[in-house]
Amino acid sequence: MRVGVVGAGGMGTHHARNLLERAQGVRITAVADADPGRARTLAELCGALRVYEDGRELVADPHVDAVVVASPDATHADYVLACVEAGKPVFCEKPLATRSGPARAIVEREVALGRRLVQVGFQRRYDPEFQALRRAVLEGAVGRPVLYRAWHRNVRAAYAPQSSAEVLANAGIHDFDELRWLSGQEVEVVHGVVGRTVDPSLPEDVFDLQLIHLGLQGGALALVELNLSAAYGYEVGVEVCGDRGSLTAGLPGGLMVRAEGGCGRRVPPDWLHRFEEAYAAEVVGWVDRVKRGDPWPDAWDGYVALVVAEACAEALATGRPARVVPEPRPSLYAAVR
Ligand code: ISE
Repeated sequence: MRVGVVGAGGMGTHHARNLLERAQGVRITAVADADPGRARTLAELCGALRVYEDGRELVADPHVDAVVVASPDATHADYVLACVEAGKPVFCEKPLATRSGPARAIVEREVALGRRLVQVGFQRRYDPEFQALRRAVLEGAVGRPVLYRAWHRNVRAAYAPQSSAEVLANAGIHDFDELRWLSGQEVEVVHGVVGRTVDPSLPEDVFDLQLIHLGLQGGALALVELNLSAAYGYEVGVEVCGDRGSLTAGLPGGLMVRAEGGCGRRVPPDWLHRFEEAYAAEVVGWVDRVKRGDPWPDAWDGYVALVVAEACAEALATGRPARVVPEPRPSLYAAVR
């Protein structure tokens, strides 16, 4: 499979390396980046001969069979739509778009074509520990799940967010997808969101700490702590409380370290370390899934997570609950799995 990479920054480079080192039968033939120097550097690393400034030219290149989109968030939807129009499978870093409207347009295009071409980079679904937790929940280990308590703490944001809504669409989006995937249920209502600014360099109406209360179909509740300014390290975890027990994933594990007058486990510095295996598994999985025409998670998952992010932004802005209006899922897409 000849892959083109749009976006030669941190994630584009990470995915390209994983493809080269871990996937079978893949060549990277083209790289595009608005910064030509950066594009050339990644192209040299990958042995790609074709270099573009405009991702749309890469998508149109006949030497490219499938595309990885890892450019800035605001550009994702256009490149993904171009791939779908060209009939080329695409792996898109999350979020699928910055607003639900353009994500919906991608879904509609796929429905019109009758093909699922888009996979979205919700890497937590490929994390072995989260997968083990989900299996245990499905096997009934905790009885009927009634509460999901999730935390998502970053040392600092990967970018300087311009608004609280952006924090939700860029970072919270993982948590919304995780809840859908773990519970098999859609979010029905955002009961409330409160926030505050922790990082003093952010404008005071940009909340890098948000507490989000959600209600899922079937009645379970969820509490998400979204925190982009946790100075000590990167942590993502969830406790699933059922009526007969609870399961937790994401606690610091590995070696016990006694040093510097303390004793404990190491906390990873960032998502690349914490989700190293998951990032590799998702792109290797993508290559196999392209062959089977079965991307996972797909454009519908990318769209629905954005709808939830927008309902959270509304609840935060109004101080009132926001309903997530249920939408019929096109038959092209399977129920959340
Ligand atoms: C970043 O882009 C990621 O995808 C990380 O997984 C997430 O934890 C972080 O909040 C995002 O900014």
